[in-house]
Amino acid sequence: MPLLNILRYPDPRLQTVAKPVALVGSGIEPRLKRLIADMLETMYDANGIGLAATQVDVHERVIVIDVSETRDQAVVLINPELIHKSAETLKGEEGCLSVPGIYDGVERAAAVTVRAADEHGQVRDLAATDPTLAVCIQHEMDHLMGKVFVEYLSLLKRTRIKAKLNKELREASR
Ligand code: K1U
Ligand code: ZN
Repeated sequence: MPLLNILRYPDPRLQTVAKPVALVGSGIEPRLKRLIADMLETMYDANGIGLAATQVDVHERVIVIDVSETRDQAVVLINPELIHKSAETLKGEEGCLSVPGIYDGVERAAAVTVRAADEHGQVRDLAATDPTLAVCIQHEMDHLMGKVFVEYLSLLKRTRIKAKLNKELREASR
C-alpha cells in the first residue's frame, strides 16, 4: 500500500476544514478502507502517534491514532465529535508530522470523551483518560478544523518556525 505525502506547514491546504464522511448503513466503503490503511501505514512509517486526513490532503473527518508502545493498538476515528472535555488541563510537549523538528508546549484538556465511528462504521464513545491519547485526539481534531498546533504559540515563535521550514524547503529543492 502506498505511503501518503504529508503536507508541511505552512502549506495553506492544512487550513482546510474537513467535511463529514457520508456513512451508509452497510459499513465502510472500499475507498475509505484504503484511505484508513494508507494513513495507518504512513503514520507508522513516520513514527507518529497520530495522523489526520487533512495532513495527507484528504479533507474528510478521518483520524488514525496509536499511542501504544507496541504500535499495535490503532484507533480509527471517523466523524469524531468531542462530547466531553475535563476542566483539568495540562501543558504537554507536542510535535507534528506536518511541522518536522518543532516541539513546544500547548495547554489542553487532560481528558476527553469523543464520539466517532470506528473502522467498521460502528459509532462508539471513547473516554480518553490517558493524557497522551487525550492530547493526541485534540491535536488531530484541530487538524480537521484546519488548525495546526503552532497556532497556539506566540507570533514570534510562529514566524521563526515558518522561516526555518521555508529555508529547509528551499535547501531541499536546490
Ligand atoms: O502530525 C501529527 O498530527 C502527529 C503527531 C501527534 C502528536 C504528537 C504529540 C502530541 C500531540 C500529537 C505526532 O505523532 S508528532 C511525532 C511524535 O511521535 C511525537 C512527538 C512528540 C511527543 C510524542 C510523540
Ligand atoms: Zn499534527
